[in-house]
Amino acid sequence: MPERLIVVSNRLPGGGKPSGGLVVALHDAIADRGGIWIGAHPETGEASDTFEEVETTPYRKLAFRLTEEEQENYYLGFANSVLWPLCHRRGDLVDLQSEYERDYIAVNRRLARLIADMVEEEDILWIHDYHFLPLAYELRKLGVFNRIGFFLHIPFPSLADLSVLPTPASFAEWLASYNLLGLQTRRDVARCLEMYRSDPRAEFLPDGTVKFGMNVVSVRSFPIGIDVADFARAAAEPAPSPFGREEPDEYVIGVDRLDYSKGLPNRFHAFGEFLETCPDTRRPCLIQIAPPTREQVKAYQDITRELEEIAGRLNGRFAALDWTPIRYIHRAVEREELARLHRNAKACLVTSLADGMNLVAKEFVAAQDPDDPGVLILSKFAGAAEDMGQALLVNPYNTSEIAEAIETALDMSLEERRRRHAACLEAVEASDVSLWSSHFLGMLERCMPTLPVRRGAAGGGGEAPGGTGGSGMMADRA
Ligand code: GDG
Repeated sequence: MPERLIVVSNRLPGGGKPSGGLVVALHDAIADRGGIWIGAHPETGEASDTFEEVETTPYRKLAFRLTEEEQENYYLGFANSVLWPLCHRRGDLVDLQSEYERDYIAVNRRLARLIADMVEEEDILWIHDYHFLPLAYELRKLGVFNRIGFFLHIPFPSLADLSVLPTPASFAEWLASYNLLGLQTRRDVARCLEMYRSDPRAEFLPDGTVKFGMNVVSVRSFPIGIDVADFARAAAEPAPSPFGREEPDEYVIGVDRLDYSKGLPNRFHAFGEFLETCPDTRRPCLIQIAPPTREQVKAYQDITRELEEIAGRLNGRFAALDWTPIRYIHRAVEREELARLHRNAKACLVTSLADGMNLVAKEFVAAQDPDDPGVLILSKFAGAAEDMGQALLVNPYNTSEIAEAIETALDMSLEERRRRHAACLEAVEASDVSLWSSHFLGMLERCMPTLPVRRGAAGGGGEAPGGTGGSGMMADRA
């Protein structure tokens, strides 16, 4: 294959053998065809006109530095205090500061310049996630007409959510600069198309693609998955019990970055409701792994405090000298250990209020012993629910419903557990992460670039070639 693959993601993967489904899939895709992985340097510093070479084998990894101020405004600000809450239906947490959007655009513009300086005609680019929505728009302005794909890992916002943005119209214009826009679920695709349907600058072509000025974007769902075989292998690896003398009789597991979108307070409350109705002879535990994340953002400090309070209250109320019902671990656990914890759990709780996909749900299913599997309790608002109708689907806002689902899961017959697990496993295998990346890249390769490659036409500033400002748009639609 002559073309290189250039991947852009917020963080670069660490050195050494890659682990974790997404990283492995992208690593394999770049290693197979040759290419470059670009991401933000973990440390802030001086903004530079060149990339820093982080690694050269088996492919190049290039980092760009954020200044301290950009880290505040672009990363913690616009990306994580505007776009993240907005896409997770938490308009109440959106923090609108003009410098956030200014620096978000400035960082994407600088990154576009760095990429434009090194991109070759045949390269294809795959940009990941909400940190880089305007990147293709900025690249087009610099005369980069390569095929560019984008994958949004989080939910696509509704029209009402979008109206919270200072300039909602930019969203549609930025995304239209990609050739292929990949979303997690069919529901996300429907929301995106609704956005274009309501935008007078957009036109639907007979093949379902969206024409926006000179650009044509194809919007498709590519439900992301995990490396199923690898996770199953790790889960089945024999190892001494991690509990030592504290082995619980039976336990339900939860694994989430400590994020307000994951519905952790509701989950704890629901577990408390379940404990209320439990006979004294039953001593179930909730093992909750919740490593910290984005701790500089106030909303994350608040949720951490809230969760500690709830766990403390419930344990104070229900614990006995020889039983702690909620074991809340606020740090990361090794992946291998996590896989084994999943395998021995009677049930897994995924109670996200909004979630692009939720890989934990898929990891739990992959980790089970098919002869004696645990039960997945899954929020209907997680993308994973779209193809896993045989999980116990719950409304995460309804704590009584979650409490009932816990009881149902723990009492479920072996036959029903096997039947539900087999159906969920089939869905998990169908979205294996290697298939996910090859489907996305296959489709991106088939996309026609809107304009012929015109290297050297870099101008900087001005409107993107496919832009729709002014009367061009009307002429185009006439
Ligand atoms: C975003 C979207 C979408 C968690 N704690 C530990 C640990 N983890 C691992 C899990 C899982 C991953 O982190 C979390 O993935 P999720 O999909 O659940 O959630 P986000 O981090 O929010 O990811 C999401 C995803 O992107 C992919 O597109 O599904 O909707 O929000 O793999 O196992 N891993 C280890 N220790 C921990 O303590 N080793």
